Amino acid sequence: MPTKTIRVIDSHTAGEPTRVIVSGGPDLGTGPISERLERFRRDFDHFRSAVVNEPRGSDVVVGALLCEPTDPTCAAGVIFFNNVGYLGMCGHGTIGVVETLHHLGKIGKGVHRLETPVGLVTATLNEDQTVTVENVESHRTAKAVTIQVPGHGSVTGDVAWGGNWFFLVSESAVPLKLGRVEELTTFAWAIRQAVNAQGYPEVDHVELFGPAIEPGAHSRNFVLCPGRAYDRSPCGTGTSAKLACLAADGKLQEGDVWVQESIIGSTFRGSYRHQGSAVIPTITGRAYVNADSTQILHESDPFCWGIRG
Ligand code: PYC
Repeated sequence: MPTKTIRVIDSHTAGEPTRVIVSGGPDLGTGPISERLERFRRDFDHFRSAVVNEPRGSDVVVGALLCEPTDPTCAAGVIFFNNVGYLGMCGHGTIGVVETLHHLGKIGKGVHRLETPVGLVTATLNEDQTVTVENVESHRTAKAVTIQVPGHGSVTGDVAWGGNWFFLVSESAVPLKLGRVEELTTFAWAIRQAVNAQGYPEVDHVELFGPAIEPGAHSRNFVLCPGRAYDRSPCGTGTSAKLACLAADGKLQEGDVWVQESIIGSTFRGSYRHQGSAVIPTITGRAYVNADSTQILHESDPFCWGIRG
């Protein structure tokens, strides 16, 4: 039986894993990264599942396929994916990709541009090894939407884009404690179902907020991802959506720093600049490479392409 190998590099950003496919991934041809994502989804979805799902991965792992950029001045093109599908952008994943490219000796300190399916992002590898991501334009589309969530009553939140679509609830009815992730997951999933049943089909992530615990942080969050795994990091695109809401409400001024803490206590520093009625968010965090390995895909393995629902 033929055996295929894929080289992957694993890292985590503020606790959230990223698995970068360095070689052996599907050939998606040329053209815009958004078109290559559609080819990935249509013709190679089994690769996505093989790389991040059990038995090689878990629901938490976010994958990143490196592609040749269409613009040669960019360091790379990148397509992010998870246990159930594909992401427009991924903030923690971008920080992981930059750390991985540095680990491989492909980039040095300084400013790099990356193509994603939802637009160009700029990532600066700083002297202290943190990475600052200037994300895609972010904005709020709906403020204070009240929905009825079966079993939980009425919940009010904002709908905003930060590279993915979020429903942001300012004061979580369930306390944001690591020991309560089961309850938080059930609550956030019920919110997602309710929002998407009421005319907001685009919402893929739910973000619950509460008071910060860590010194210097402004807020703590719990972010539920589309595959029902929660983000261990403060979520780069979720923090971008939050910054768009804070800007729209006049609660954070351009250039001021917002420290967002995750459910595990890790932090991202965020700020924004205005771009018309939207904002360009900037997120800073740190990733650590923790594995450089070869995945073996044996066709006779009944779970070669991952355990899929
Ligand atoms: O950091 O943007 C992010 C992200 C999205 C899903 C998981 N992490």
